[in-house]
Amino acid sequence: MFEMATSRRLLVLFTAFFVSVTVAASFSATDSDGGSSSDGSSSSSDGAIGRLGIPVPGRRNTTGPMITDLNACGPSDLPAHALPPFDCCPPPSSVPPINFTFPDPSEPLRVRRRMHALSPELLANFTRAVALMKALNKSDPRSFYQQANIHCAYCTGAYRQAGHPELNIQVHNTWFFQPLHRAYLYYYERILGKLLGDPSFGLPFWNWDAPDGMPMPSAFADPGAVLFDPLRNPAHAPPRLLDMHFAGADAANRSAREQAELNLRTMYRQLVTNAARPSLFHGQPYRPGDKPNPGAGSLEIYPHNHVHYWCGDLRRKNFEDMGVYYSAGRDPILYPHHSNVDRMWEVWRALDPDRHVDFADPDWLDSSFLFYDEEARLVRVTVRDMLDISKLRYAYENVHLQWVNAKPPVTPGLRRQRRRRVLEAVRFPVTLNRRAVSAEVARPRVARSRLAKAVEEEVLVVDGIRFDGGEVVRFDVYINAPDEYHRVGLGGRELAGTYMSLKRVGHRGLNLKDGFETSMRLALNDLLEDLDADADETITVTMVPRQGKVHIGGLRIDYVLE
Ligand SMILES: [Cu+2]
Repeated sequence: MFEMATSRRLLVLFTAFFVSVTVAASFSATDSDGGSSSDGSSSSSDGAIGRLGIPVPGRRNTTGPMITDLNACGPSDLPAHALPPFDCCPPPSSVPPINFTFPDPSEPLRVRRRMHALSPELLANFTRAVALMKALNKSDPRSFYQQANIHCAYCTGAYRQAGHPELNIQVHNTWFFQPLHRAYLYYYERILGKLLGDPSFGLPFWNWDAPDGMPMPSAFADPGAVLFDPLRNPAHAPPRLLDMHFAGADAANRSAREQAELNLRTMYRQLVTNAARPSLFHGQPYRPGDKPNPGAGSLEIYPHNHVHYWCGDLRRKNFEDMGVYYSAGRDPILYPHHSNVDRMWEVWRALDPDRHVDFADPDWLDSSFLFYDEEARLVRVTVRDMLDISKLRYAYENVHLQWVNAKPPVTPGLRRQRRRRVLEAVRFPVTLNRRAVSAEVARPRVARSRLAKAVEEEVLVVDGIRFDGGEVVRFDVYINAPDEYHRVGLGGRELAGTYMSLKRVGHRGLNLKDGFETSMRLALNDLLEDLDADADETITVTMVPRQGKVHIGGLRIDYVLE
């Protein structure tokens, strides 16, 4: 319908920046460290412009696909107190990689089914396959040991960027999150099928988006079983339900029913509201020469990250295995978890076929990654290869999506309250540490027409999110609820989104004092209509720290045209 949707480069209109930034003065602060510090370092809003392809004077405007080279794999960025093995590069290949080819269309379709509802036969099959994989020699690229290392290599910066040896490749917090993990699971599944001698073997998915699938599937929780991992949070064995906002402690007095409802609303927020456009779902562009972590897509931030954290063992320094990327692949539950993440990509596209489309940018499509296939051959896989699962010969069992109807309700009695507040101006960057910070953010355009909204999504950009990477961080972002965000909680419409990061230690080649830096985007078109705030010239944004200490570089409104 709109030609712009097929433009080769994301076009984002940067029409204006916030005009006034204020911090709410009346939050009862329990420490003097948080709030409105200004250390004078500038945020990265110009960097975001550069990443999105609009030339910025004095900055290299990067272009081209990201190419992975086996010879450019080296030490990864492991956190302190990491558990061995420390080297996660794949075994060398005596021959150059072959290019990916699609499986024969006559191959049986591999159906990926709900883990918690597998028949006893299929469950036994799956368990046996993982046991066979674990029994392979560690030097075999198809062994469980090497499969676990793949996640470590791509997700902990073991590969250097071709042409930019000072920079590593980190697929999280970028537009490669979905395709990289899809290729990873594609081969993981085919290797398991090969070991079983079953070409129709499908990798089950952990159906955490449906109430009956929210507990950890019981097959993983049986100590001594092949799917068990001792490095997990023992409090999160079934029947406890996944908490999609887990922040290091289990919510007291929350019934299973309430938890399920909160999770369904979280799914709506991240897969419907905040995933309105391709880059909002997939993540921000990432090209050779770019610093890592331009910005994660909605699903990656949560529930994906929270599922990792919720599974990890809090008694371990880095919440191994699942709670930190370098070791996540050592827990067999990573794969059904990511099978559901991958399924959500298909679900997202089907929810709105006009706007929920994949990037057409050749820099994305032609980027490539290396995997060993089920015959132990090294294969170069491009993002373009990973877009059509019917060509990849797998499919997902159809499951009712209860969360599509779980839009969070507006909290009554909050509107206009912010108008009566006395706000004290401060400058970004601000430090979030224990107390909430509110800022008034100007909206360049108000009450746009339906057509204008169909063309452009209004997006709140939380930019220059910085932290030292040595701790888990989380903060919540509320719209127009500066005083009573407690009342909104995690289930109200005023909660626009949550930022959460697992421990992210080490950025080789980058100046470590910069720590970890990224950004987050929250979609506003529908949200502001629901809050009856679409005609307002400003919104009040309240950032509430929940865990760790974070610097925020700035807030602004963008209009995303994709
Ligand atoms: Cu993951």
